[in-house]
Amino acid sequence: MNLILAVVQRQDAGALINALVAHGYGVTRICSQGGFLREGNVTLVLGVAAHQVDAILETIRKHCATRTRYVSSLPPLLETGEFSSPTPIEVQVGGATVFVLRAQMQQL
Ligand code: 2BA
Repeated sequence: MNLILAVVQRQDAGALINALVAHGYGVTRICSQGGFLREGNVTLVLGVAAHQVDAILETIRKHCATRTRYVSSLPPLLETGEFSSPTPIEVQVGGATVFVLRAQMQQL
């Protein structure tokens, strides 16, 4: 059994969940927030058999786009001085950040 944790952008989550459910996978959606941009994103939790992992990664790849975001200032903890950066900073986000872990699943 494997546990997949996939951090995806909110814009991609609905279609991705639809595709995963249509393929018969159990999926849990958790509303989360990125530590750097402090924007809402979505973390999907899936418990799947080892032989299903590659197909799921492919489905995630297909539905998650890379996007460019511009941040006008760095998050407070990363600011070195007293003023914000004057020019927007370009940040690439996504497609998806995926963790695959060995796991045991028990339904009690
Ligand atoms: P955020 O933490 O809000 O990060 C959004 C994007 O900002 C990241 O995209 C990356 O391009 C950039 N970024 C993050 N930390 C940075 C830093 N210290 N300096 C410069 N740029 C930085 P992604 O890498 O695609 O990550 C998208 C989201 O996935 C992240 O949102 C976070 O929620 C999650 N994530 C990424 N790597 C992770 C990790 N190693 N562990 C846990 N969650 C992670």
